[in-house]
Amino acid sequence: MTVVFEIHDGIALALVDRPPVNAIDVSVRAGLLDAVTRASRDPAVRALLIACRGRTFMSGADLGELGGTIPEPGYAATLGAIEDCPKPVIASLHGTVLGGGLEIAMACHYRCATPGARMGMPEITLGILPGAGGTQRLPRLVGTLHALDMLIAGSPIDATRARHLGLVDELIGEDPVAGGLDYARRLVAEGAAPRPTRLRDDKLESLGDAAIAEVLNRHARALKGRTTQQVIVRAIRAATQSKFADGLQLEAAWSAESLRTPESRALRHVFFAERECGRVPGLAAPSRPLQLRKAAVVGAGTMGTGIAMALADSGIAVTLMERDATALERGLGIIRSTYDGAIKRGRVDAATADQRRNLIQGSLDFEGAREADVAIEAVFEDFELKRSILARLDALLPAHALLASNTSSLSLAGLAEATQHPQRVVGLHFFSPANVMRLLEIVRAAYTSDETIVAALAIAKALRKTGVVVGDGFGFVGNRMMLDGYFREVELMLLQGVAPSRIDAVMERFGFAMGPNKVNDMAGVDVGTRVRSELLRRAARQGPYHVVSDALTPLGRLGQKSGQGIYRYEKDDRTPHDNPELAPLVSRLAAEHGIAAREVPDEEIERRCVLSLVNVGAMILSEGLALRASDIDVIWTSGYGFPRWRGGPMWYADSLGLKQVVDDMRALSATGGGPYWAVPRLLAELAHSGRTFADWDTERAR
Ligand code: T1G
Repeated sequence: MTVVFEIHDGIALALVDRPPVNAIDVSVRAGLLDAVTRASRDPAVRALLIACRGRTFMSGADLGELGGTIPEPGYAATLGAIEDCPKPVIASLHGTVLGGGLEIAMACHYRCATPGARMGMPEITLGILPGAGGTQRLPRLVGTLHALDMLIAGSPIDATRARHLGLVDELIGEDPVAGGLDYARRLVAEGAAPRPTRLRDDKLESLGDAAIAEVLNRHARALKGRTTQQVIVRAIRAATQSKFADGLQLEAAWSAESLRTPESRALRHVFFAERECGRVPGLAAPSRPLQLRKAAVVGAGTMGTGIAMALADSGIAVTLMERDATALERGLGIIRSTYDGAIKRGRVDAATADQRRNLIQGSLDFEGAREADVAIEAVFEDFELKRSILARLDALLPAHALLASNTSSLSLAGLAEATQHPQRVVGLHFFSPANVMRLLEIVRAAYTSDETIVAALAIAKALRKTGVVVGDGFGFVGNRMMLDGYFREVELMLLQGVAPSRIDAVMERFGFAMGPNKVNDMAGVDVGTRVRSELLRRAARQGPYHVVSDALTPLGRLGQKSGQGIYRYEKDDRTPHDNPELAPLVSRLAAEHGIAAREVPDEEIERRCVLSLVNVGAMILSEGLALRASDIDVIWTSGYGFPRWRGGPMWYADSLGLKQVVDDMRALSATGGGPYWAVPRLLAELAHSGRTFADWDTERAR
C-alpha cells in the first residue's frame, strides 16, 4: 500500500510510503485522492494531514513515469481535490521536498516543516516546466519575484527561509508525523478553515521586463545554451495575467511540450546516468560497511591539498604528508587561504571552516598512515617516485585500508606491483580543483579486487563525488578522449591556420563553459606535455600529435601562469589576448608536418571537435575500458565541461544519428586526421544495425 490512511483523534493521516524518495506515481496520486475522499466524507474527521515515511517527503514526480502518458488520476485531478477539500488539508514536510512533491504541498491549505527540510522546484535542471500547478501556486504563496527566482535557480531553500517567504506556515520538531498531527490539532482548535491557494492573490504582482531580466542575468552562467527559462517566464506571466484555471491549463500544455525537447531528454539522461554509473555489474555487496574516519594524503601540491580538503569537507581526519617543511607549509597555506576565500564568498561559515581546517594535520613522515582507512598519493607524475611511496604506505597501512594513486597517466598495474598487496591498490583520479570538481575516475587495475572497487565507490559517495569505474588504459577515459580526440583535433586545426579564438568561440557556442585552447592555457600547457610524455611511454601515437603545445612548453610558454601560451595574458589578468608569437610558430610546425593552411567553416570546427570525442569514446567502449556509454557522458559532463543539456558526447551522437556520424567520420578522414577518423568497430556495427549507444547500454544491462 503506497498511501496508508489512518485517523488519529479526528485528524485523518495520509502517510505516503514509496521508498527511496517517495517519488510520485499513479499509486501515490490514487492513494492521496482516496484519502481526500474518505476524509471529506467522514464526519469524525476534522482535518487531513499528508506526510511521508522514510527519509523525505515526496521528492518529485517519478521521472520514469514522465516519458509516456501520465496515467489517471493525474496531477490536476489529485491536486484539485486536495485544494477543494471541505476540511483543512495540511502537509508536513521533511527531507527534500522537490518538484511535484512541493506542488502537492502547495495545493494543501497549510504547510509545516521540520527544521532540516529543504524545498524547491528543480525541474529546470531536467529541462522541464513544472506541470502540477507549481508555476501558478508558488507566486501566490511567496510572491512573483521570489517564485521566478526559485523556478530559475532550481536549487532548494531551507525551512527557515521558506517560513520567511510564507511557503511554510509553521516549523515543527524533527518528527514530521507527530509534529504534523499536533499542528493539525491546533489548527482545528483555532477553527482554521480550508484556504485554497488559488484564491490567495495578495502576493501576486506583475513583473516588468527589467525585473525578469535581472533574475535571468543573475543565473546567466547556469542558463547558458538553455531554453527552459523562457517557458518558465511565460508561465509566470500567465499566473499574473490569467485566471488560475487558465494558467493551470497553459502550464500543463507547456510542461508536456518541455518534456519532448532534446534538452530535457538529455538532462534526464544525465540524471539517471549519474545514478547508474555507481553500479558495477557482478560486484558483490560489501561484507562490512566502509570505515572512513582517517585518511593519509601524500603530496601537498595543488592536487594533494584539494584532495585533503575534499576529505575534510566530508568530516574525515586527514594527515597531509610532505617531504620538507617548506612544501608542507606552502600546502597548508593553500588550504588556509582556500577556506578564508570560501568564508568571504559566503560558501561556508567561519565555524565550519575552522572545523574542517582543523581536521587536516601536516606531517613530515608517514607515521599517520598506520591508522588510516585510506591513503592517497598525489605527488607529481614520476613512476619510480610513486612506486616507492606506495610501497612505503603499503607497509604501514592497516590490513583493511585502501591504497590509492591520483595518477592521471601512469599504469596502475605498474604502480601496484611495487606493493605487497596489489589487490588493494586503485586509482582515484580527482579533477582540479579536487575539493570542487564532482567527478572521480576510479581506475581498476588488473590486480584490483572487487572489495577494493566497492570501497572506492563508497569513498566517492562519502565525498559526494560522482565515482565512475574505468579501465587502466592510456589516459583512462576522460584524458584519453581529450588527448587522442578533442584537443588533438584542435591542434590539427591550429596547424591548418585556424585561429585559437575561433575554435574557442565555436565550442563555447556549442555549450562548453570554456573553449579548448583557454582550458589548455588554464591547466598549464606544460602539464599536458608532461602527461603526454608519460603516456607516450605506454603507447605510440601517429603525428602530428599536440605538436603546438609540445613546442610551447620548452619555450616556457606555459599558459596563464607564465603570461603566454596559446594566448597572451596581461599581468594579474586572465583575459586571453591573441599571442603574436603563435602564428609564426604554427606556420613553422605546419611546414615541418606538411600541413597546408585552409578555410575551415565554424560548422566543421564543431563537428570535428565533438565527433573526435565520439570516435575515441566508441573505441574505449570496444576495448571495455568503460562499462557504459552513459558513463562516458557522466565523465564528460561532470569533469570536462561538456554541456549537460546535450547529454554528453555519446548521447549527443545518438541524437545526431549514428549513421550520419559514421558518414561524417568517413568524410572527415579526408581533412587530414587520417587514422584518427577510422570508424571504431562498435560504432560501425551500431550504425549499420540502426541501434544507438543507449540501446547498447540497455542490451548489456540485461
Ligand atoms: N523519479 C524517479 N526516481 C527517482 C527520483 C524521481 N524523481 N528521484 C530520485 N530517484 C531515485 C534515484 O534514481 C535513485 O535510484 C534513488 O531514487 C535515490 O536517489 C510534476 C514534472 C531526491 C535529492 O528533480 O534530486 O516533479 O539509483 O541516489 O543522493 O512538476 O534523488 O537507487 O535506483 O539521487 O539522496 C522533480 C530528483 C521531478 C528530484 C535524493 N524532482 N531527485 O538524492 O539519492 S520533476 C527532482 C533528486 C517533477 C512536476 C515535475 C535526488 C534526491 P537508484 P539518489 P540522494
